[in-house]
Amino acid sequence: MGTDDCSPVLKLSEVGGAQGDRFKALGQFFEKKYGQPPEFYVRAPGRVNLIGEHIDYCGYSVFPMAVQQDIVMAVRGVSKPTISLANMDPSYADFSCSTEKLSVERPSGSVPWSSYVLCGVLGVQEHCRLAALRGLQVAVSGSIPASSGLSSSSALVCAASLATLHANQVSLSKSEVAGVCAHAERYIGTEGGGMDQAICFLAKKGTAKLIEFNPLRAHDVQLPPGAVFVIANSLAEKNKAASSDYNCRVMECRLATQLLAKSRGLEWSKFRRLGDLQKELKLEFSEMVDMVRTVLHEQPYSKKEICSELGVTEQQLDEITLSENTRHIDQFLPYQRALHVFSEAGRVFAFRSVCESGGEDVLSRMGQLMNESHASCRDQYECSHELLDTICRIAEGVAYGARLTGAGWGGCTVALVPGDRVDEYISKLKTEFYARRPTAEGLDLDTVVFRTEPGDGAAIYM
Ligand code: ADP
Ligand code: NG1
Ligand code: MG
Repeated sequence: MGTDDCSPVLKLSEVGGAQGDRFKALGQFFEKKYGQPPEFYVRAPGRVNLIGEHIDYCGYSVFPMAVQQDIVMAVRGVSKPTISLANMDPSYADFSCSTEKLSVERPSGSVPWSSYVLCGVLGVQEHCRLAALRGLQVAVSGSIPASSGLSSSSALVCAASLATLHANQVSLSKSEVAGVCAHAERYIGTEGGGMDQAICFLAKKGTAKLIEFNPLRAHDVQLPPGAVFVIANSLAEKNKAASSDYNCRVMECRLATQLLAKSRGLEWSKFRRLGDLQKELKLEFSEMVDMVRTVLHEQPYSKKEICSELGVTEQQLDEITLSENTRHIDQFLPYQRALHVFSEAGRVFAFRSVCESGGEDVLSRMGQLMNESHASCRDQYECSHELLDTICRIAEGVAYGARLTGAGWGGCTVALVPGDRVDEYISKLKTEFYARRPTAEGLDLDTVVFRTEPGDGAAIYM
């Protein structure tokens, strides 16, 4: 088995401490549910994106690392052609379906958790052309706060894909299975870019990763000594599949791409991502920004105006460009969204160079880039939330910088904090933020605001 194999098999007996207890409890839960012990376990981590938000689906590189929080699945392959799911969290109901003609249910407004699991199963089945899928009994234990920007959804999809691969005795490379999962999670309806699934498989303990797309590549980036990242959850949840907000941003970037391509006399319908257009035009970020400022206007575009600029009917635009859940939208801001994307894509490379440059002010320069990223997400991309802005403001006096992480509209922030001020930052948030939030009452605050270190990627345990 090569080092790039997506399913390293690790020893269950070496999982110790609280994590070991969790595996044991999950095994017992499984046995009680299905009457026999699991054959193997799968662990898939969540992630925190340090910088590079809402640019993966435009083809630009991002800068995430895996967190300790994860999805763990206890699994047994069975001959009966049924997939059975149970969850240790009773708010996620049991589910079962036949392995024949799998389909991902996504009723509008609320997507069941089983659909994320089925994305992973179906993705593997289609990619590996498995005509007859083995049945699966699965029990899940999750410690990633859901709908909070730490990628619980992709951890579930990735864990399910690994479980399916292992139970059916197939193996893929890490990059390949990451691509399969990125594609498969789109069955949920969100048109994500692949960052979450990539880091879930490619993460390595002790290092953050610069992830490049097309082709997928991950570069280790050593974080400078003294860099401590602290995650703080705003406790405002945002399920990305339950609204059109996420896809609306993807479409606004696609529309910006097509309007800019048209202005250059290109066959605009062939371009869907700002990154592809930039490659075609061979321009620098600053030149792309100039083009946005001269070609697009700041005022919102109506769908009618976009159609007339592109020379198509609304029905044609729906078919060529828009996703199902964004066809009803009549106001798009391609100017602001494109400006965010080009500046944010530039900040990712700046962040990496600063990280690697050494020097005394490395941490404050990284913090500055994180602050700029947050401001751009808030003002140009409009994907922040007042509680995220509040946390970032509280961070100002203590942290080098802070920003929202993940898709936003709620969820978590990540702050770069001086090593000797981590306790001060956490207790400041406890008194100035959480003590005033009714949603924090009764919660164990150590699971809501905590320091984090780059963790390992997905693995199988036996
Ligand atoms: P994020 O990826 O930022 O956490 P998403 O909105 O993309 O948020 O995905 C959240 C969804 O993932 C939840 O609504 C739920 O369906 C699923 N999910 C997350 N954690 C678990 C878990 N422990 N068990 C079952 N489903 C989960
Ligand atoms: P979260 O918040 O984890 O659901 C989403 C996308 C990423 C990326 C970020 C924003 C999926 C599965 N994940 O993350 O691809 O676009 O938002 O940077 O769609
Ligand atoms: Mg998600």
